[in-house]
Amino acid sequence: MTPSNIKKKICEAKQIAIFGHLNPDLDCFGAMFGVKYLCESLGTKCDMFSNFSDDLFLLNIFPKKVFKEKFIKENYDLILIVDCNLLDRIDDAYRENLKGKKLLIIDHHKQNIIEDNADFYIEPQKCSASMVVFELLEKLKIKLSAEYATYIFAGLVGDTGRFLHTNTDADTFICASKLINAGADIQKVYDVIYRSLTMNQAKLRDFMFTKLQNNGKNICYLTVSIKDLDKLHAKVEDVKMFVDELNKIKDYDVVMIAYETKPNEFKVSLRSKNGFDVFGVANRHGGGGHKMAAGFSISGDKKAVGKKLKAICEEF
Ligand SMILES: [Mn+2]
Repeated sequence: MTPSNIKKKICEAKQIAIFGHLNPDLDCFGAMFGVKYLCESLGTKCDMFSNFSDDLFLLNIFPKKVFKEKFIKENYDLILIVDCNLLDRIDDAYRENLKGKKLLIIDHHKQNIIEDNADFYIEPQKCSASMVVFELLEKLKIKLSAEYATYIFAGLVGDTGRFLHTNTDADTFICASKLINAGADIQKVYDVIYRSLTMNQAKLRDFMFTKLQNNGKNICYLTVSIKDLDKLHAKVEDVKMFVDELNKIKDYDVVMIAYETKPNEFKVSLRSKNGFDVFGVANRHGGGGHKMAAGFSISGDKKAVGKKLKAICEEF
């Protein structure tokens, strides 16, 4: 798809539903809000859908009230998906209802399987889906408002880890600069992400550093159970916050953090540095992501999951 094809598709649609991946992150919401702005600027009605809990920290940046709760598929003649390119990565609550619908996918993840009924606009070299959307708006000569520049900036910061990860390049900074010129409130974004730690979160961070195990070489891992979280008055969202933090330890090239989301169901977040690839391992275990940030799911109790992680260390 070219930008003008996308414009045509959006203009031709009567009503568009916008989705991102399950367990939304900053980039997911940044890109969702960005395409909402795109649709509305082109005069097409749209609604956003995402399944999240009320205490999601993203809601301190992105207004909750713009999300619609109930998805009635007959009301939409085009589905716009951002920051993922597989229906499998969309929340169970919606996935079945999206099958057979006309899809338009805007993303920055590498594609493995091609969805039927879908048009694609994928730029895997871009740091974030938010940046892909920003450049699309720019190519279509749509002027961004300060409010939406802030949302897209948040997406950029999220996926680059505040311009730290190797997906950061000169274009990322050019994009950031343009967003600031468009009025993005960068301090608001930084306040929410980097200056809002609670004491309970600080204690969880302490726990994660203290309990970290390693394979005797360059890989460290940790399992955090629901019981651990309850004891620390912490949430799964809080654990995710510190995965990048653990990747700062110079002794390890790979970090694997498993956290229990439902009884005996764990999500594993992987991060790497020094060029180590975590995508391959995540992919082999049914997950996805990027070379240096990926994830997959695993089931079992804390002990079993810890053993599995130990075994997975050998796969790198
Ligand atoms: Mn992303």
